[in-house]
Amino acid sequence: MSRVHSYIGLGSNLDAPREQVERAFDELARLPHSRLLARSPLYRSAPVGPPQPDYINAVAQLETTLPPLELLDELQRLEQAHQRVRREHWGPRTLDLDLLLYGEQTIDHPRLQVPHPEMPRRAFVLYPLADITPELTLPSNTPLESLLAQCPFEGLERLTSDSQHREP
Ligand code: A4P
Ligand code: MG
Repeated sequence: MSRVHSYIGLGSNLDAPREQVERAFDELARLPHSRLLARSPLYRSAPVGPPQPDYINAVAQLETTLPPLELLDELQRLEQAHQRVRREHWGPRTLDLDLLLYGEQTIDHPRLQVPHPEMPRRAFVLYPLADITPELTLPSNTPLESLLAQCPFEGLERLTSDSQHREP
């Protein structure tokens, strides 16, 4: 079975968001047939969508042999374990796990679109991704660097490891 590098976006804005994200990193590290290669720093970010609390966002790099839909199943299982209640689209949540990239693949399936369609416009995804792999190129052959150049660091605050231990 082939090993791929996949990237997962983590987001939380309810019920102690930093702890939700830290816990999710630990849970990703325990996924079957997978190895957590990197955790980005945590960012505080202004909400995109309806008015709601600020988010804590981060990105994980995972090496996995799970096929993409099985990886999505695992991510949704973790979201459920964080007692996520799906209410409104783009609304507040205790944990959101988005599969951003799966190797070089482009996937268009009713349950799964990869690369995640919103990622080119989202500073809270692009900047933590660049912390892990600044040299990354997307399946469309677009360098991450050129997406960053078009996406201002607006509404983002990088949290130091020191401030990660304080509550928002
Ligand atoms: N799905 C399709 N493609 C994917 C993928 N690449 N990764 C499907 C994960 N899931 C994918 O997701 C709905 C369905 O999308 C899933 O069942 C899966 O089969 P959802 O999380 O239940 O629904 P949602 O909340 O309506 O939408 P979505 O797309 O998850 O919202 P986003 O894009 O994740 O946005 N502002 C800040 N600052 N930070 C944030 O993290 N997040 C959101 C949510 C809004 N605003 C934010 C943030
Ligand atoms: Mg989502």
